[in-house]
Amino acid sequence: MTVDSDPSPAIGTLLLTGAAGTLGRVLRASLAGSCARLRLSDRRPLELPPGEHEEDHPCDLSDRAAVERLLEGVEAVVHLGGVSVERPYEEIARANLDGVFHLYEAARLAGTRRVVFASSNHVTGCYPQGASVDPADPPRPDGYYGVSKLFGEGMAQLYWFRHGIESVCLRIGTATETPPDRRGLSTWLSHRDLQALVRAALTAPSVGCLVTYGISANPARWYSDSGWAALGYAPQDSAAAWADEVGHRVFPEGSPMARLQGGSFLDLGPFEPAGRSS
Ligand code: NAI
Ligand code: 15L
Repeated sequence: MTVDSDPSPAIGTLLLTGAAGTLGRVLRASLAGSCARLRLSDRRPLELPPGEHEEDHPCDLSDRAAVERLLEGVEAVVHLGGVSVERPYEEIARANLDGVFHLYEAARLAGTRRVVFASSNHVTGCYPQGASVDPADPPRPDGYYGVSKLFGEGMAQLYWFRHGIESVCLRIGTATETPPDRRGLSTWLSHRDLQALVRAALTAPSVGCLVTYGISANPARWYSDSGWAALGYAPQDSAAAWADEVGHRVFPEGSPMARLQGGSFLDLGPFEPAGRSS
């Protein structure tokens, strides 16, 4: 993979949370050139040991004091860490509600300038497939996970309007190597476009608090491109190239998964505590 390297990066220490996860591994190499030092954090071990300009700083986001230490000296954050699928409420709450509160509060104490927050299309997962959705439209989360991302976007607003920390909230679609199914023809974000979008979210001037959808240039997309021009994001890839290959992969006709934008997440939950029958 080629990595564009800025000879004089504008960011001193950049923190990447969720660095051991799927997208953390995709972004790690591309972020190295955007900063003088890349601090990598996760609660599980990194796949590769830290390189010359990297630091490994393991941390559980549910531990407030540990997150305060994690943010010390950090100028900007790419916040990917947390539960990334629909799960029981208590699990989501620790990582995605407490975790995002700890992160923003520690950022305030550390004087961090900007947070790029990995939000999700599941904030609006209960809109019908085919409907056009814009970040200004009312949220329609499809589960506790979607609600937790909405909470993160709320924290981003609070810490911008009260404390001047800029945020770009990326409602990422389906960030996989190739689109997995027909839904993915609308929601796909290629890894190359993800890297470009995150770089743009880190470097665009004066973003304030911006919410935008993160997808490639998919002709079948449901989400508006609001915010892309402000960031200078111009996607290079399109899911259309996979239409013949995956267009037949659909959810059962008439099911909420086939009807609503959140797809398979509509088949998960609600979760009852173990032992309770209804
Ligand atoms: P992932 O599940 O592979 O990675 C998330 C990472 O967060 C994991 O390495 C996990 O160990 C870490 N983590 C979880 N709880 C933690 C805690 N309490 N403390 C510290 N670390 C914790 O997810 P993926 O696919 O890499 O996604 C990254 C982010 O992007 C997530 O926030 C996800 O919600 C968001 N996103 C991803 C999409 C995708 O298509 N992959 C689509 C929309 C949003
Ligand atoms: C997400 O928010 C999830 O983190 C990811 O695993 C995918 O399922 C994606 O959304 C999606 O909707 O395809």
